[in-house]
Amino acid sequence: MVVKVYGPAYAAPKRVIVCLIEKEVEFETVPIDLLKGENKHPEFLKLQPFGTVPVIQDGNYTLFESRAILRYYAEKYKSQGTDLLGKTIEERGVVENWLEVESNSYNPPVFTLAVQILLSPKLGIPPDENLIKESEEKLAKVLDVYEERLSKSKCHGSRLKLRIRAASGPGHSLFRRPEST
Ligand SMILES: N[C@@H](CCC(=O)N[C@@H](CS)C(=O)NCC(=O)O)C(=O)O
Repeated sequence: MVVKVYGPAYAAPKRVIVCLIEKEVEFETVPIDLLKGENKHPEFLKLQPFGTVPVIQDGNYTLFESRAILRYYAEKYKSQGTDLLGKTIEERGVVENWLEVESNSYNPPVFTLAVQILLSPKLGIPPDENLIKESEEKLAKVLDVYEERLSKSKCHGSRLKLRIRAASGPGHSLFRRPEST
């Protein structure tokens, strides 16, 4: 059964796509154009009542919220592809710890930067420079912690990957402002 991933191949859906690649699960993307508001169409809202991407359909099973989807596939295909969850409950705890950090500390400033730097110009809205500065400062603090912890981590590559994969959502193309490309 080929998994359907609804959404563009960037931002939050990218977390899911990278996870499916790591778990060697066959998938196809169903493009949803956020700029055209396709995520608010009644048909899409039947799959995701909050009108956000990603959503997956795996046969007749439907799931939304990217991190819930990551956890689902990491468990479902535990012994297939890259092990993303660890072998002990303690290792799993560490994975969950850093998934929460990604969700609560890394993603909010990255998401704001993505909106302000990448999306606002496309919509003809002037970016909020104060918000950009504040978000860059918050992000820099998180990245300092990542750097410090990862440089000392004894964690094997695969679990490190789930945490980094989760962090590969909206942030992946952020770090250059369009005017500097
Ligand atoms: N917590 C959700 C967030 C999903 C989300 O905010 N997706 C954005 C794209 S990154 C979206 O669909 N935005 C469209 C909108 O809010 O109208 C998840 O991780 O799946």
